[in-house]
Amino acid sequence: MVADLDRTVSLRSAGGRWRLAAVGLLVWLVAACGGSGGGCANTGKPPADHIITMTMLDTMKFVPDSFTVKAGRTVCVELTNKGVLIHDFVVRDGDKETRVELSGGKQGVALFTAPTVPGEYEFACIVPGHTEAGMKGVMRVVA
Ligand SMILES: [Cu+2]
Repeated sequence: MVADLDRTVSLRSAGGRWRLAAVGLLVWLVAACGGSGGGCANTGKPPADHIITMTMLDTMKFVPDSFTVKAGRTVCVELTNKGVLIHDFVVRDGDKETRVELSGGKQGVALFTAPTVPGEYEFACIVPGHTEAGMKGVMRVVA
């Protein structure tokens, strides 16, 4: 009787340990997903001089719709499409174009070097109709 009781107790504690291990695994999986899910900290390149976090919305908006960077510095825009529609982020510097297209719910990064000429540069979503509906913003480049 006593032996049986002991076995029950030890089984129960073993189960508890298993549950703990499962929770640990889950935490590790979430961390791993965060790491491989992109983000400016995981581009495999040296950290950008400017990191901007931006969301894309089905209300045809970028939030924020403006940001400031220094001329010639590296820029990483961390994008999250919080809508269900496809949106993209396009920024141009002369004939150089950086474009990132994201399906609804997806995240991505736009990595580029800021223009060397200070001024205001428009960025936009060029999915047909979106720029016209106001899905655009301004990148201010300062010396
Ligand atoms: Cu759009």
